[in-house]
Amino acid sequence: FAKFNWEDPLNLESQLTEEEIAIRDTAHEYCQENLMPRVLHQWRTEEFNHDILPEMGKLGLLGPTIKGYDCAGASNVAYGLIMREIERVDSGYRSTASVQSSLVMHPINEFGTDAQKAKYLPRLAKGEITGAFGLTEPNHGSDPGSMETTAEDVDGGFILNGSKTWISNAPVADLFVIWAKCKWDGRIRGFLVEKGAKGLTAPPIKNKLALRVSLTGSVFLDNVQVNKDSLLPGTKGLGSAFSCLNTARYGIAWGVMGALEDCLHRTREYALERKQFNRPIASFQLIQKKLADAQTEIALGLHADLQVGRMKDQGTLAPEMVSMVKRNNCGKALEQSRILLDILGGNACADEYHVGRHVANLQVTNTYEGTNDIHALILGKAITDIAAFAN
Ligand code: TGC
Ligand code: FAD
Repeated sequence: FAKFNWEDPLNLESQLTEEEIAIRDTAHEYCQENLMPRVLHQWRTEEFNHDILPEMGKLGLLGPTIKGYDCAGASNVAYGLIMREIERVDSGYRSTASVQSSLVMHPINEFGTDAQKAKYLPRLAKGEITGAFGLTEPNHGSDPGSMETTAEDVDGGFILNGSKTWISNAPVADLFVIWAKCKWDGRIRGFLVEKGAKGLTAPPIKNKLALRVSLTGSVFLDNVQVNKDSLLPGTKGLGSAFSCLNTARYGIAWGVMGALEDCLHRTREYALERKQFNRPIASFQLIQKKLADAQTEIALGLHADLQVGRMKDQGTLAPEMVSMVKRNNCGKALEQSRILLDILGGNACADEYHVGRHVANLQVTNTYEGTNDIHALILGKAITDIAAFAN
């Protein structure tokens, strides 16, 4: 028999290409050497670090699947591996990066004109400018199709009115992808709005209980006038917004496994060192069961991610596959990290032990980009052909 490797039980490594391993290793080294030492300060203060996106950009970690425009042109599996390494440190850092890559660069690349791509993609790839994605509104989260934000066709451009909430990166964003219902035909389209546009404000939402290292804000659009060339012309309805979510949700499904892996490594080490009843607590069966359950969910989750990533690369992906891995991995990561936290006893309360921070973050990852229950309903619709969420 082969020797069992508890850190990679089903040998994920053997399924990766040399290029994917090299990209993963670059991301791992960067995250451990540059993000890990900063995370506690940022968590405690909610200060945003403006160096991080440019640093990631320099290493080719932003928009890595895009071909051209100074992007790496790597596989979707490589993208997932990057998300896993970033979230191993903190979900907030992954949020900052995945909004930039999947929710801003992706729609520009997919639905933008050549001029829009040339203007924005290289700067987003280098992290010189920061992007945000405004879909959710105060009255419409799970049901963005009912959004109230509107776009009106006027001489020389469009006028946008409405408000968005819980928007990652918004307070520091230079460029916003705003989804609005077009008054002329009732369809939802994406618009590129630059910071500084008259009538646009993006105040931060402070004192969050999670995702404290990434900034989140509201976006208010009060008669914001934009030029004709701000429309992403390839966007043709809500499905265009969802196609960006497919990519971001896929990355989150990898990312949360990184966060859970960090919880497993830390609690395993703690359990081996901490003694009670004259024995390491790792020797108790109840502790070993917690470690085994988490390890199993990580291995299964990562292999499901790998399969979905390969299908995305081959062009054989169905969005429901993404719902399955996003839902299952986020749900399992939240459940298992919460159970692992018990291993730390009273020290679970101390942020230096990091696991409690992951647990708080994983509550949000289980909510944004479609709640766990919404993804169950997407799968339920695919199974029964009946939409439980239909109006
Ligand atoms: P429904 O009628 O089902 O669909 C409307 C149109 O969209 C098409 N479509 C998709 N296209 C591509 N990919 C998908 N996954 C798609 N899902 C649906 C669909 O075919 C249809 O096209 P057409 O041509 O017929 O018009 O839409 P619905 O309004 O009934 O929606 C149902 C539901 C629940 C599935 C959907 O609204 C949903 O997914 N809700 C969750 C909302 C959500 O995920 N919001 C995320 C906001 S962004 C965010 O959270 C960023 S956090 C990032 C970070 O910080 O990391
Ligand atoms: P609601 O839709 O009000 O849901 C409340 C509860 O009702 C949930 O449990 C939900 O599952 C349940 N529910 C709703 N409908 C149904 C149904 N039909 N059947 C059964 N149960 C249902 N959005 C963006 O657009 N861009 C971003 O960058 C972004 N970043 C975020 C960052 C953070 C830190 C957070 C917390 C959120 C972010 N979001 C962002 C918003 C996020 O996508 C929404 O919070 C999420 O989609 C849920 O919407 P909601 O909060 O309005 O909850």
